[in-house]
Amino acid sequence: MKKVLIIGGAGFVGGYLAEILLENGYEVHSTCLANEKIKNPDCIPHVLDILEKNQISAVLDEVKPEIIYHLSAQSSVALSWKNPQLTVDVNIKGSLNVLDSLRDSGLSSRIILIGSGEEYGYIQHCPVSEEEPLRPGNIYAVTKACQSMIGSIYAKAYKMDIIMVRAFNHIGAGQLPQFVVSDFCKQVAEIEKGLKAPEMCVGNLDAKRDFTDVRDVVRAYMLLGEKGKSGELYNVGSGNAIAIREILDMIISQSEKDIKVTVDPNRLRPSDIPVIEADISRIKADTGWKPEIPLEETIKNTLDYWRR
Ligand code: A2R
Repeated sequence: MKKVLIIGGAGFVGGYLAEILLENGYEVHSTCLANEKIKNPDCIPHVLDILEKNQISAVLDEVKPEIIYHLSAQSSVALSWKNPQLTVDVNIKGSLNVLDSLRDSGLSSRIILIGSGEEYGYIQHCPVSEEEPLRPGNIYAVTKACQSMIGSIYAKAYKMDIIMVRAFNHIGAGQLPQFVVSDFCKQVAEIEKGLKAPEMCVGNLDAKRDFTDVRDVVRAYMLLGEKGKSGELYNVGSGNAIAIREILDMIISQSEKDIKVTVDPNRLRPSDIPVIEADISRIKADTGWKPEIPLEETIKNTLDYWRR
C-alpha cells in the first residue's frame, strides 16, 4: 500500500484530500497543529508545526512516505494584508523547513507543493498559462510565488522529486467564511434562519475568478502525485473565470428569501486583480484530469452545509 503524508491535513482541503486518497487505497498519514484535529478516523494523525524543522524531520523519519502533499499555509489573502509577518513565516520559512527536512532525510519521496493562482497577479494573457510572468498583487501571492520558485530551484539543484501546483479558487462545504463563496452562503443561511436582516454585505463584485469544486481539486492533486512530471509546475482550476456578481446571483437564486445587496467598504481589499482564469492544458495532457462537478452543484452543497 502506498504511503502518503499530508502536511496541513486539518484544513479545508486536507480532509477532502485524505478522503480521496483513502478511497483509492493509500495509507494516509496527516499532520495538524497541536490545537487542531484530523477528523477522518482512517487517517494516521501526527502533530507538526512547520515552523519547527525538528518536528518535520521526526515525522518524515517515522512515516517514510512515498508522496508528500504540503498544504500547511496561512491561506487567506485578507489575513495576509493584516498579518504579513505570519504569512511570510508560515508560507516561506515553513515551506523551506519542509523542503530542507526532506532533503536532510535522504528519502526520495515525491513532494507536491500547493501554491496559488494568485501568484500570477496582474495577468496580461487570459487564460493564464504556467509560462506567464508573475506579477503578484498581495502578500499571500508573493509568499506562494516564493514557495514555487524555491521548489523549482530545489528540484533542479538537488534533483528532488518536486511538483509545484498553482491552485485557483477552490470552494465547497466546510470552507471557512473568510472565502467569498463560503461567506455569501453563510450570510444567506443566516438570513433564512432569521439570524440576520435580509441584506447581504459584499466586497468587490466585478472581480472575475476561476472557481473549482474542492473535490475536483483534490482529484487533480492525487493524479499529479501519480502521473505528474517531476520538476514541473501545474495550474489546477476550472479554466473558466466567472464574476463574483454572477456567483452571488446564483447563491441568492437558490434561496426563497428576498435579499438586498449592499457593498461594505471594509470588505474591499487594498488592491484587487480584475480577472484570473487558468489555462489547464498542461495538467489535462499529463494526467487526463479535468473538472467534472458543475458550479451550481458546489454552491448548493456549500449553502446546504451552512443551512445545517
Ligand atoms: O491556520 P490554521 O490554524 O487553520 O492551520 C492551518 C495549517 N497551518 C499550519 N500547519 C503547520 N504549521 C504551521 N505553522 C501552520 N500554520 C497554519 O495549515 C490549516 O489547518 C492548514 C491549511 O489549511 P487551510 O487554511 O484550510 O487552507 P486550505 O484551504 O486547506 O488550502 C490548502 C492549501 C494552502 O496551501 C492554500 O494556500 C492552497 O491550498 O490554496
